[in-house]
Amino acid sequence: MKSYRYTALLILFLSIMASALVVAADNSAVTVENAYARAVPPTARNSGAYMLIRNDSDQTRKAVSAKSNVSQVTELHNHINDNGVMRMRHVDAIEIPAHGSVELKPGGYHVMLINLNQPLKPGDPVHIDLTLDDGTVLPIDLEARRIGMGMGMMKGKCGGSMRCKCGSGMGGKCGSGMNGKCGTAK
Ligand SMILES: [Cu+2]
Repeated sequence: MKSYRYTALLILFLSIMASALVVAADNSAVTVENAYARAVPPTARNSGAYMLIRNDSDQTRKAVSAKSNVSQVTELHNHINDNGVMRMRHVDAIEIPAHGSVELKPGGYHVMLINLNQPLKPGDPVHIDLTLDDGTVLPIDLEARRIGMGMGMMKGKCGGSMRCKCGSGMGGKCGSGMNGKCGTAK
């Protein structure tokens, strides 16, 4: 008798869990993975956050705004190549294709963290709320990480738009590339 009641309770419990899971699946058609922020030197006022945003729904979604607990202003940005100089631009939205994904990464789309409340050290927790065009807010918890500046966009571009300081931080690889430009950045 006891085991019958136990089984009935278990079935009840499982069916509640199953319906909860279906609801969760509906609400999480857009998901975020591999999120991290850039750890920056104490003098830096800004940083960026990167992530993979996946859209398992049938409709194109857009990320339209972001908020964070570590910065006073948080914007969606992209990098463009302006005559060989990488510049950041504020964008109104980042499109996430249906059944596809978009990667926010150094040198491309990113969540710009402007006017940091305090320096972001490696391991510091960061919270970002990412709002989609349908009103969904995705809460994202991530960590600051040290990211080498020698990668991607920063290759050999010491003194470019990113306020890279030669040899100082971030891997110290800056300026090892092109035409002895090291030392021109202030
Ligand atoms: Cu930016």
